[in-house]
Amino acid sequence: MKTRAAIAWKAGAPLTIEEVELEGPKEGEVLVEIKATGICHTDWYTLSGADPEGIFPAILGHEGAGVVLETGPGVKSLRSGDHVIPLYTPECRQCKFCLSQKTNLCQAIRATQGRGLMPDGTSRFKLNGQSIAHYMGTSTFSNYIVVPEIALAKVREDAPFDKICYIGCGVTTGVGAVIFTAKVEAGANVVVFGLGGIGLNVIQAARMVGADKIIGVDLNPAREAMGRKFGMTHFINPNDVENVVDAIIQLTDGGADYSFECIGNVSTMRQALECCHKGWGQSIIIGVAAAGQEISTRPFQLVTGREWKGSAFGGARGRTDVPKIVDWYMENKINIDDLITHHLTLDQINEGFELMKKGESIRSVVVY
Ligand code: NAD
Ligand code: AHE
Ligand code: ZN
Repeated sequence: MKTRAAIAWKAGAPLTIEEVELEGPKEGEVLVEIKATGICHTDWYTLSGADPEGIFPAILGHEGAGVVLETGPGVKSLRSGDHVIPLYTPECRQCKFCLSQKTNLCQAIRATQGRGLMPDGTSRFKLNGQSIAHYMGTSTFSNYIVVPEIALAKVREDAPFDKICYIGCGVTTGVGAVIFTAKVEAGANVVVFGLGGIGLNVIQAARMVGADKIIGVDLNPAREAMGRKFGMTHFINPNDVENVVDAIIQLTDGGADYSFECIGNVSTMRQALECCHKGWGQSIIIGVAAAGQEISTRPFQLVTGREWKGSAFGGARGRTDVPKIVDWYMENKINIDDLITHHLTLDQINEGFELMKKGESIRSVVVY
């Protein structure tokens, strides 16, 4: 069949909208009509050329929601008409990683996914005879996609696609990092570096679990109002203080119980660790840093009890946890609507990247 899709031809170049050939689902695969997709900073990261796994030409996008149109042979858990969220972190429930119950990083299809291919080692997308790479196993900047069954979370049918697409990455990443990765407890002091599409979800989850001080750090002064709306109690603009780490240590009587880095900058990753409380403070890295970047700190920071952790997709097990997060949204436990600042058509997708780069959007959502 044909599908309209935004193609990333080379690093840094604007996407172009094309009619692409999409091959139907094979064994264990599912054809999905994507109804809406968010634009995440990670899409920009890969488009910029900084991603060591970046492949061109490719169809980016990993924050979608849609409807199952057709299932391939052997698919048991889904049928046509089901509402789904594609998962860049699948959940096969059989691999060593899934069975460990210690991580959400299912590895069943990670190797082919990282090479822009379906699990059988081929792409389902072609344009004028040229193979186009999949991206993060999802490629939600295409109106129709083929995805392995294990990479789809079935969700309730009354949830609006243009909101729950954001649960496909940003919401789950931020909320999950607080609840599943750090397991922040009531009364804890929390610091969030970067108040964008991820950081604001960390803030709302910190409020949800009853954190005490919730301190936001961002260079963009416009982020203060949004942060406060979602539960932030204190705002620090690094341009307004001499030393961010000292300012946080003063505010928190010795340091944060938990900090979250939601920028992807190795300097702020260091600050996020070093602003943690001696003896127990934990810093969770969420931001994705460019190829070749490395983090550093004095090992004494760890010797004296601070912990450095990371979180991918908020530690959420997609098929199990994503439907629950959709329920939280439908029960008004989390606010997604106010974080979606722009709705766009597929033809306007490059504007979505511009809004993000200028700091004018939190999330732009493309509606098909
Ligand atoms: P975003 O662009 O919406 O937000 C980034 C925020 O950081 C902006 O508000 C910006 O003003 C602020 N910022 C930039 N540089 C800063 C600095 N030096 N000091 C303070 N603030 C600064 O991005 P997003 O969509 O929220 O994504 C944030 C990061 O998380 C990206 O690196 C993205 O790739 C990553 N990410 C990781 C996961 C994961 O599973 N680990 C999932 C989604 C996104
Ligand atoms: N290809 C990138 C990987 C970047 C990365 O860490 N991705 C996150 C998701 S970001 C979503 O917005 C992730 O889930 N990582 C785990 C994994 O297996 O990729 C790079 O930098 O190499
Ligand atoms: Zn993302």
